[in-house]
Amino acid sequence: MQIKAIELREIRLPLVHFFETSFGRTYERRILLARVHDQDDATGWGECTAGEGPFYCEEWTESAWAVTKEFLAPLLVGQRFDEPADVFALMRRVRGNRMAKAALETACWDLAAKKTGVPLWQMLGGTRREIACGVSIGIQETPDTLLDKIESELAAGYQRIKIKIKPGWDAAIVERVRARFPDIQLMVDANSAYTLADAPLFQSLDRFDLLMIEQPLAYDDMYDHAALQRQVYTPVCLDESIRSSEAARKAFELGACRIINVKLGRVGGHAEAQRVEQTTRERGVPVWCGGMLESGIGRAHNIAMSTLAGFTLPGDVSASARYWAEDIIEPPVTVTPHGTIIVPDAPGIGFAVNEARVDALTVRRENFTAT
Ligand code: OSB
Ligand code: MG
Repeated sequence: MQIKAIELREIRLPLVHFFETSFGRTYERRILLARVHDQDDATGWGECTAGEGPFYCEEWTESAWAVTKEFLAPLLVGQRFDEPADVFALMRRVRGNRMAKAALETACWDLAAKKTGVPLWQMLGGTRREIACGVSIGIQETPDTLLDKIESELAAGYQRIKIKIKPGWDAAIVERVRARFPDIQLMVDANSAYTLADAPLFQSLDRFDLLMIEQPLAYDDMYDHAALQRQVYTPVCLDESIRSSEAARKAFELGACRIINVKLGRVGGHAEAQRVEQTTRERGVPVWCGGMLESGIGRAHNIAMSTLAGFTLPGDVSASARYWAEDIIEPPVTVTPHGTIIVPDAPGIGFAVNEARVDALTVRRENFTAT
């Protein structure tokens, strides 16, 4: 395949409900979408998972736009590739910026799968047709609002509940949730809001039988996570700190975590996500698919990735309607009453992109072609 053109756009998509983490609140997403065209005008779609500010990691919507325009798109247009797994290496000269790279790399996977006429999950080596779903529930205005939300998500069938925590919204909240829902699969995500000095707080959570504690300490740290893991029984799960399969290997060797959350954007696309999955599966460590408040395109890529054998825990991939009044794919992602998503079988990402809706939401657009 030859990459003839890349189309980059920014869409604005308001969330049905604000989403709050320890690093801030989001009301409206600014999402970059990438579409790659090959020599036969076959196309593939990818989504950049960078947020509205450099708060989860260094990347954000504007930095991803700039690095794609100035460096990544020029590196890719005109290039040929045999396998989409080779695309990441074509962008090797640019360091980091994995979310921007992943938008392009995942678009090439969609393109390649569509050209071959196979569903993306199959091309990735997936083994399951139905994936298990959990939800990530942000910090709320009141504890009662949180309890009500958990109740309605459980009623919808979701298999596990993740709540966001931050200093001031942690142990007492977990205690209330546990008291009300003694038997559910429950976990917390701190998004790097604590330091090793907070180890006693995490030890106090051991009695709540949490599935895991996600990214309690610094986003760029492994050493202190290893120290914390030695002091708590609850498994530590790393999110922000795992940017590659090499990072995953080192985290296990250090004892910094016992579970990994894989996000396509954070690791740079499907090929690196496959390597993370392999690294963990070889060691018998479970992984699960995280989320970044994606539109339907990113959601569809997450569903395909979640079919790999190592994804043995429910992920954060949930129904479109939890985020969007109307998604940009058809049909929207829906969840069965037992909290699963049925993996689509159409070629590529398996969902149709509603181009009229994408056009209507687009606030800027740029095309890159080989000169
Ligand atoms: O840490 O997993 C996270 C959203 C934005 C940034 C970071 C995270 C999240 C979520 C939401 O937890 C997951 C989702 O429902 O998309
Ligand atoms: Mg997280």
